[in-house]
Amino acid sequence: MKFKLLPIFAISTLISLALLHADTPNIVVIMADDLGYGDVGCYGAKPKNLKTPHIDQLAKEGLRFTSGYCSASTCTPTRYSFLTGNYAFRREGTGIAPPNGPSIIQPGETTIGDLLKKAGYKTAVIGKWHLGLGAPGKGPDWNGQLKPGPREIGFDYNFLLPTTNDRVPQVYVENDRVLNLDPKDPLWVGHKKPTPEHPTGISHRDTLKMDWSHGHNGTIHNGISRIGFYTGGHAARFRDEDLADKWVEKSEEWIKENKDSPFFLFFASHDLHVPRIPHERFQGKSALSYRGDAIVQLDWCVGELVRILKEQNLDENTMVIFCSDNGPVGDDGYKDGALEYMGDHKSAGPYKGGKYSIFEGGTRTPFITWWPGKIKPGVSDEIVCTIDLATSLVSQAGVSIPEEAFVDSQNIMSALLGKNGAKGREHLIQQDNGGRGNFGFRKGNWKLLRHAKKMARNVKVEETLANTNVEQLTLINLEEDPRESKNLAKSNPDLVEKLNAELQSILDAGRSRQTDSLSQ
Ligand code: NG6
Ligand code: CA
Repeated sequence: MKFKLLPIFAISTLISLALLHADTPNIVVIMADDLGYGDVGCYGAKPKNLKTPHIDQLAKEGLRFTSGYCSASTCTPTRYSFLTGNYAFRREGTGIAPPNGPSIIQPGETTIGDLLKKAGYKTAVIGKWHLGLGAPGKGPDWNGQLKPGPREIGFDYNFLLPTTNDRVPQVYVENDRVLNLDPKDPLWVGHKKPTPEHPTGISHRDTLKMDWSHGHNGTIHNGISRIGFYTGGHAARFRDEDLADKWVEKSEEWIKENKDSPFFLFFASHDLHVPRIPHERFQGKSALSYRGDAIVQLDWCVGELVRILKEQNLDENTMVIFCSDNGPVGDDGYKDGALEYMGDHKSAGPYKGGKYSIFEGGTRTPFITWWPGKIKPGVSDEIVCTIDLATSLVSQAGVSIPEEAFVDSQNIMSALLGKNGAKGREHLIQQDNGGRGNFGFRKGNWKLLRHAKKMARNVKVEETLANTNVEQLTLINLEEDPRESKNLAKSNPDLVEKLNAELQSILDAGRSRQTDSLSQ
């Protein structure tokens, strides 16, 4: 017996030694959906338009970044990069995932969850997933086990909206099963109408409680037509109005169950993605119609998470990171009043463009770190990005990162903690959805925009989604021209060439993380 116990003892001693200098606070990453730079009070939203007291309080007690980014201007690539630490443009198939898409991250690819688990963390993702489920070439088996899924790539527990709230099916997934699925009423999901008489947003448009403006005319659920088609699974279907409550309820349960070990919770809110259908108690709570009301609901969620941490006496040992998956959009496919009620609200703050674009508004988003007692409250102008959370948080936990993993994720932990003189990123590549042609390359206060075609999408968030003509190469001085309106390319050809060459070399090199980042 003794002989068998010894190695275990030795291993655990080694692990404790390795983790001796590690800091393993609980980590809660709250990722909003389609939240723009100017959408919350502490980033300039006016109280007459909407109030976000809880997010503002988080910023007041924590560190508010003015150059906080997500890595892409749509959801799937940002989430892929957050979990893997790799720029999404390096990998095919990381664009907006369809309803029946397989798991984009397959077992074996190192994720932030995998490595935090090595440091003894319990890990969970609660909320929007949108990174596919199931094997390549197969996709999700909605009536069976949805594997591989989050549990195979680093999360002990998951409670999910599998794709987006506007993509079928409107069901919860808990671990690897559709919750409350009645086997007698199997779920079918497809991209074609299952029968000619299947009711859709086209055939039954006059019955809808929220009309669509583009796309979103497939199967109707809860009076709203969606992207794609499905039948069955009636007992499993959710009400859009209840999603936020559900994420909070499940988070509270999970935090209480796991509070005795360090935990990592990825709280992936669906707010304010379309269809924006906040709970009845939030409807009308902003002057901006449902788009603003959904932000108020998101703000409530943030308040609830902080309440839970405080009630469990976990606040002083928990680092919260608040961020978004891409910039704002007004009309994203439903007639929900977002444009009509925008008034003087600037959802991208002082920036140009939004979701789908490589202008600042597409990826520069609210970014707040909070850790009472550890992070000195303030404002930071350092460049930080959601892609860096993988290397930063894993390094803090004392776990070494394999060279081939997290290839673009920098250790900017000191900047996230607001340490004196700490630097964020030197440069950042901003991508849109596809990531194979349009890139923003920010270096210091210079930015090069490279559009593959002379077209950019969603340049004016306050108007209907449209393409706008642009120059293929644009050079911007962000300090003098945060709105990206003056192209300095013609007068600075050498700088354009230099930045373009540097961007190209990062694209070609296949990685941008220095392997000594652990020693920073
Ligand atoms: C687009 C949808 C949009 C939204 C987006 C993904 C249409 C016309 N537009 O294709 O509504 O779902 O995909 O958003 O269908 S994201 O935030 O998840 O990336
Ligand atoms: Ca999004």
